Amino acid sequence: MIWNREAETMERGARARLQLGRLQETLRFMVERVAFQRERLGGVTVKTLDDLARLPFIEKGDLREQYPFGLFAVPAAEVARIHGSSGTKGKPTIVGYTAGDLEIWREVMARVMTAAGARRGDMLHVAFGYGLFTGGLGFHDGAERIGMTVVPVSSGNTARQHLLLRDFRPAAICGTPSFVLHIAESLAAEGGDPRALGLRYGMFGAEPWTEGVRAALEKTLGCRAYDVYGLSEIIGPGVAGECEAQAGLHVQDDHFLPEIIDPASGQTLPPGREGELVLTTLTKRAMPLVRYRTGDVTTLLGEPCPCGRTSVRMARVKGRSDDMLVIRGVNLYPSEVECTLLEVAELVPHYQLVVDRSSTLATLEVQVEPAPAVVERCGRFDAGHPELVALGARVAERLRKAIGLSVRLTLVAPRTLPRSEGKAVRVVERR
Ligand code: DLL
Repeated sequence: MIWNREAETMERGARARLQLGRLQETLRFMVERVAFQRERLGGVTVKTLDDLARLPFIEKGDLREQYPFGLFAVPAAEVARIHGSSGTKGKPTIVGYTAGDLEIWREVMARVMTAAGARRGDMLHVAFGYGLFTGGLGFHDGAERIGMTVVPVSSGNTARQHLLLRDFRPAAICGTPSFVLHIAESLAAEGGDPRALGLRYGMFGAEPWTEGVRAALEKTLGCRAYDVYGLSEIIGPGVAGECEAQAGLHVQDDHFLPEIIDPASGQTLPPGREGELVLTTLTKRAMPLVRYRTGDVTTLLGEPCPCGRTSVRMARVKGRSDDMLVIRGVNLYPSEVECTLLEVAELVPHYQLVVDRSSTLATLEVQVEPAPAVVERCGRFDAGHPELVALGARVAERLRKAIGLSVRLTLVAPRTLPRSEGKAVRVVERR
């Protein structure tokens, strides 16, 4: 089912004309109303979509400098809601929405969730956090728009998640993939059966995850797992999402125009090339952004999708360009380690990368937990048990082949690595 057939299956030429008109209007509106944008963009004209590549980028640092409301393009009284990023580095990044922007958000969420199988009357368990973070309220509002029954549980309190999932038997769940895996795993550890919850589909995002985690989620919960992408600066979740083909995320490109650039040179790259995603809002009013550098590494896919939607698609986000590790000259994303670890059936999808830069040559330690069945075979967890030693050596060798780097592989006792309730922390730096 397609939520908005007219918008989502629009012929590509018509879509491009719509995008251009909306881009010109966004520029006019922004330059007229935001001093910072007037200084950068006053006098520029855009006649074709290709002209976009000549405009300057805007970056997270600009948002921090303009904290809190310097980039708002409407009077305070017209701002209906404020959201923001978690702000691990001091002040959060603040974004605003007019009532119209919130309508657009509900619309794109309804599209993305419908593409993942959401239907009127389905019950949705929301395990994303509520608050300044856009995950909880974004899915909440989209679900209401569709006419779903929303259970706003928020993140955390695993025991309560179990209780409500068991008693309410929702059709769907949404949350970060790492937290929902933790919900399932802790339920199983208590003797429960996550598959018996009867979930039909899950919508996951807010952090990078791989096909291996998808397989783990689908197997453990017995449901289908769909990827949803977004960021607060642009709107929150709903910028893009997978359809039933699970072959790339449909970008809602009548509202958000994507480009891929080479992060080093800033040059625009053609479809099919991997690089940094840059997004332009085409319809937002409270805080429009043109050429926002997301820092997220992905690829745009131009080919048509069997589902009939005509939007451009993006590949799963591999990670943020600033999450890339450089270890002894090898460039590495945590998701690449994850891919390899999850191919090994004797491991569970919880891991942490410890980077030690205290000596001249940085080293990487990969900490991962063995599956409960392996530990049972050994009697109890003992890192020196021959089966675990052999497993560790096998995984280290696999990693060396896959990523071209010798790592120290440490098997740690089950359920000892930190579990996050929101975005998982995969990398720990030791200096
Ligand atoms: O994480 C919005 C969101 C909520 C998306 C719920 C999906 C589901 P921020 O807190 O502003 O917003 O963080 C945005 O998270 O730039 C990516 O680096 C990362 N991210 C979000 N979704 C995905 C995804 C929300 N599906 C930042 N895959 C983005 C990989 C993702 N990374």
